[in-house]
Amino acid sequence: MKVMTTRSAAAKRRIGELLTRRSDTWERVTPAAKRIVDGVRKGGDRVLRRYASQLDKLPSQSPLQISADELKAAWEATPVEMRRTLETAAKNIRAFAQKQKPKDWDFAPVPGVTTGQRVRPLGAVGCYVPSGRYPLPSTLLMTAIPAQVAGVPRIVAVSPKPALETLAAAHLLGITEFYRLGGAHAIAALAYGTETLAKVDKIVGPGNAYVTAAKKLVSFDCAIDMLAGPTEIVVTSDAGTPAGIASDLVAQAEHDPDALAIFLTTRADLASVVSAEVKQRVKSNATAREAIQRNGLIFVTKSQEEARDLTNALAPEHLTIDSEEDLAWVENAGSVFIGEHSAQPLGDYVSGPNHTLPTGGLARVRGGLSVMDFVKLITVQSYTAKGLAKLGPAGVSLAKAEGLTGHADAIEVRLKALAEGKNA
Ligand code: HSO
Ligand code: ZN
Repeated sequence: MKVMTTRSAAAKRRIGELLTRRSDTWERVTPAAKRIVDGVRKGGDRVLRRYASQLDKLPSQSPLQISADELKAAWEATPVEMRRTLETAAKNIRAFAQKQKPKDWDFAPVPGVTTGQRVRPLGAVGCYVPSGRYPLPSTLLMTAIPAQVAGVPRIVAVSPKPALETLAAAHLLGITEFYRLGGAHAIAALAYGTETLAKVDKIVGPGNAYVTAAKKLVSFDCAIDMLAGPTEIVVTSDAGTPAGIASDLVAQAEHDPDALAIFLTTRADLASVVSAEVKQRVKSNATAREAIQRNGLIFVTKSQEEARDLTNALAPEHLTIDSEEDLAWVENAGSVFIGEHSAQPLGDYVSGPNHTLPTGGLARVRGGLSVMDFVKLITVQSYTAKGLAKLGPAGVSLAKAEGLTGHADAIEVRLKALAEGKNA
């Protein structure tokens, strides 16, 4: 793993590239994804099945929808230890989502005026569960559980070649609508609906370049959570152990040859030991090795302050820091891991916070998937005569300033009635 001091010209250039990074893999496949999306939108099930057999290698006699019996059978075929593991993860993810759930409230800005919010779930969501390089049952838990906590009545799962554990997880969660579908065609089916699959209001979950391109294409017509690029990890540490730091870097790097793995430290000695440790650890891991070769970097900074500023500028998906106090300087990160014991993959699986996280600098403006992605906050307002008398004139003034006489009239007509003693 390459070690550079931030002073060097090479480091400055590399940092410049990192700060303007954007994943463009989805852009390259957009024309192909568009053909698929348009095909499914116009051709429905017929085209969907064609792509499922062509691209997902789905046998022609195999139904698209996985039956409740099959989900149950998968649960029963899953070793007891794995069932307990899924239950543990699900319990923690659910508890965390419950804490995040926004509440209904009312508030009187002035006497006689009540304003408030009501939290309502989305009607139907589609959870995309990737199973390309690796099948990811944990992603079903991470996407479907917050939707359940939000109270979404219809949750649809799709996955091209779902692993036994993914089907078992669906049974555990009580998900009854699961389709053996992946890629851009799955996204199109969710967004536009077909004869067998009714469309959803929002699609969530990570996927490959085709899935991401398709999400971008359908986002005119169907809400999406975010456009996810390759996974990212930054470790900003002077106190971590070489094994802890290196193993976390390698862990996220193994997701994708385009994954980003960066270690920032003021300690040149730690930098070189971590570099050697990573080299050792990627020997038996081809994807991680490739990712580390392409985008594995160690920067030795002049000061901790420089490391902190750079961390925030990078706005990484995953960030590891040394201590609770460090949290005070973190402004931009998807999910933060504190200290030696907090291995990053624990967050991928069992801690509870979501592992569907913003990449490519999106952490500057949003956090990970949460209950908030599955609800609407409906605002409410209610006036008494007293409230109308109090705020009405200000409303009329603003309406007149904007030249909107109809707006002014709708308020004035009520103020007038009030003055005349009607509706008081
Ligand atoms: N690290 C990935 C999520 C994941 N890891 C799923 C293992 N399974 C993105 O946060
Ligand atoms: Zn992971």
